[in-house]
Amino acid sequence: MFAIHRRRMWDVDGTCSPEWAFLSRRKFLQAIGVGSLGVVGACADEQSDTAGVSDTAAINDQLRASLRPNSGNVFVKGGRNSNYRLDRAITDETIAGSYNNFYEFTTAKEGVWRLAQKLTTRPWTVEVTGEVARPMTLDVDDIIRKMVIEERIYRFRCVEAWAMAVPWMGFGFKAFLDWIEPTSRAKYVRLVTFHRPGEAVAQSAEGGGNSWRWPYYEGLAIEEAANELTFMANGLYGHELPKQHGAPLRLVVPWKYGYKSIKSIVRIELTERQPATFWNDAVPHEYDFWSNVNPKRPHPRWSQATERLIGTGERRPTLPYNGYAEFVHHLYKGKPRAAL
Ligand SMILES: Nc1nc2c(c(=O)[nH]1)N[C@H]1C(S)=C(S)[C@@H](COP(=O)(O)O)O[C@H]1N2
Ligand SMILES: [Mo]
Repeated sequence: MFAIHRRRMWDVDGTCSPEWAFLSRRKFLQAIGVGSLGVVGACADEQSDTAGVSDTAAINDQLRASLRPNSGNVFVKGGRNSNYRLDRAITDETIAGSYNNFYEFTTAKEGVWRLAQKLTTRPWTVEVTGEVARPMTLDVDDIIRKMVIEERIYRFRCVEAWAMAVPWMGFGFKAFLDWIEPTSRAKYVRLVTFHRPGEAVAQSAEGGGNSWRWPYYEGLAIEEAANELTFMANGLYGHELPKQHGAPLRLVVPWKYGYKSIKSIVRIELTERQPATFWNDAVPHEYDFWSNVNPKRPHPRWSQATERLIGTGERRPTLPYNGYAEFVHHLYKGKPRAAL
């Protein structure tokens, strides 16, 4: 269960991990109770990584508890919107909740859930700024109460070629945009995650945080942000959003690679110019601004022709725009760099 995968999003040349990555992974291994660090050097082979895990039952209890967070706030639930249908089974909740990308905590997917429990998700405010009628700072619970909450089952596709299908709870981002009233100059939406080195170990100097441009930031063209598919999630599997999935509020953009779906948002900014994005700044030739799921355009390190469903390991052909072409292809007419 705790196998550590070596092919990470930043692993440009596929060589040995930098020292900072080792540090944050070591913290993770300490957190899950792996005693013998000798077997997990920075370039350890995958098969040796599970050695020494103690008290699996206790870890499983903690994992299950993390999937039922209780922030002390009213959790708003909504009915399922049946406009969005799946061609596959829903991913097992425990699998989805223990195989995460959340680099603020660790690059080891199986360790995120545990380290992310340190994140304080209430009180939580979201700053709305830039090209909007009334810049303001909103309490996350006021946002959730104001919006119409519903459940949507979406496919989700990471650029690393793994895929899942999960029931998000949340609201369409279009309704939020209508509320905040972008000015006529607003052409893009920029979103930013928290910066808390005291809670997120990989943001701390000790955890290698200086190697990244924290906080994590992403962006969409305003037409993309206003598309009916673009969603803000406050829940998953009928429960409050687990911290490892980006509580208390995270974006879900199902036709783009997963890194566009930014977690734990503290700031939403409307801009005139196309904003820079975390991954494009980190490795420009591997991650572009648009990042639409495209089976015909291989990433330098991952063919995108097929995807692997987490939980079952099944391989399926990748679908253009992750199967959502009918909803979004019109957005990219006359945009050769974004269209498939
Ligand atoms: N703030 C932040 N958001 C993030 C990431 C991250 O590292 N930090 N990882 C992204 C990537 S690469 C993926 S695939 C998804 C994973 O979402 P999940 O863990 O809920 O499946 O979150 C995205 N959002
Ligand atoms: Mo990803």
